[in-house]
Amino acid sequence: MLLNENQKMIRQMARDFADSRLAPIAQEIDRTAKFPEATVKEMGELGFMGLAVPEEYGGVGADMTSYALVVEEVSRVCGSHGLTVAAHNSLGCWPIATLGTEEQKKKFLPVAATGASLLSFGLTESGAGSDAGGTRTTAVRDGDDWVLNGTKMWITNSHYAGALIITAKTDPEAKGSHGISAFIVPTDIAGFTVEKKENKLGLRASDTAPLTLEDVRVPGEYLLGKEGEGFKYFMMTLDGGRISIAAVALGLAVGAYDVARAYAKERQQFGRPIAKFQAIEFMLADMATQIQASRLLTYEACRLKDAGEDFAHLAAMAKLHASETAMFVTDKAIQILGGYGYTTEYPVERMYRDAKLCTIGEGTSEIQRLVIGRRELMD
Ligand code: COS
Repeated sequence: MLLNENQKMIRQMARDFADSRLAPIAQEIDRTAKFPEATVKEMGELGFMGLAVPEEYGGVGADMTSYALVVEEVSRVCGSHGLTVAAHNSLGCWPIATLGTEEQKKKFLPVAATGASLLSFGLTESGAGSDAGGTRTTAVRDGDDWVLNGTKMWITNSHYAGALIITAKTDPEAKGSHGISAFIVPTDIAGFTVEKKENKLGLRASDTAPLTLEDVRVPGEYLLGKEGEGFKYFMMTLDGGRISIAAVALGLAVGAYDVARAYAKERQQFGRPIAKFQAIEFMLADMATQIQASRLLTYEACRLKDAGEDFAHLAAMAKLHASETAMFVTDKAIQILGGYGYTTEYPVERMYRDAKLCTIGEGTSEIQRLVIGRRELMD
């Protein structure tokens, strides 16, 4: 893939950081499920937490390709760090940078860009997952304020967030996805609680928790964009978020492939390296081919987004392909490593567990097929 000098430089920076700072801790934070505050702070110092924040608000203002390169390189070594960067930038910073007022940007973006406190995204509820329009959280106008009540689930980075963007129904009469608005909710506000962190299969160090909003009173100026347009804003946000998850999945696939390839060249059975057996060679060939296809889709989606073109269709394809590829490649990597691959001595079992989330979060593989299929059948 052709990259410009800036993109090559940022990729190298992310690669060096991941290899030197994340590789030594990735297994341990998976075991303890401890959010890596110190290395997230370091990622803030390197600018990774401000990639989606324009320079005038203290960020890097990176193009989408540079951003995806960072997410890929970080995820290649540690999926939990990769998801932390991805959710903060694409789900937290991007909507405020794109839809926010000047006051909202000045208030929330500079601190978020440093990574000192994160931004988070609250869409999902127990009854509103794939059917994102099923939001039951409500926001009722009271004078100049809005009063929010409801619960949210599976919210990434929420214990470390300074503010979240929350969807709530503002017009109870409106049907389906209509009558939903988006609000910026500071996390230190009365009535707002982040519940206990979830104990997950993978991405265990990444922070995921439910939220409760009980008579949370936010000032009118914290409405994001126009009243009633929240569903569309969240769909637009998820279009970009799907590129992020594709980049996380791509990184996990590359990480597992690298381990499997090195192992296959070293491991001797029947008097020769197992890579010399066509059964293994063909597995590596299939893994490399799928990875390359995912990479081309992901970076083409980035290119379209950067060019200001409609990229939703390609983002869904990239996410679908890369997450299914991550499952395929991490599974094959374990197979190549055999018994070793099944233990925590090697990182491939962690990557296999981490990859599963990519087929679920920010729209399941089935939802991606639905988005792609609808577009394919459009006249
Ligand atoms: N960008 C902008 N607007 C969009 C959009 C997009 N990507 N997708 C849909 N919209 C708009 C539509 O144009 C439509 O507008 P009008 O009402 O003005 O016509 C409105 O939003 C409703 O769209 P639609 O009828 O397609 O909504 P559905 O309820 O059928 O839902 C899916 C569509 C299933 C694609 C959507 O709910 C979805 O993506 N669900 C998955 C959600 C998800 O990823 N959850 C995980 C979150 S983890 S952070």
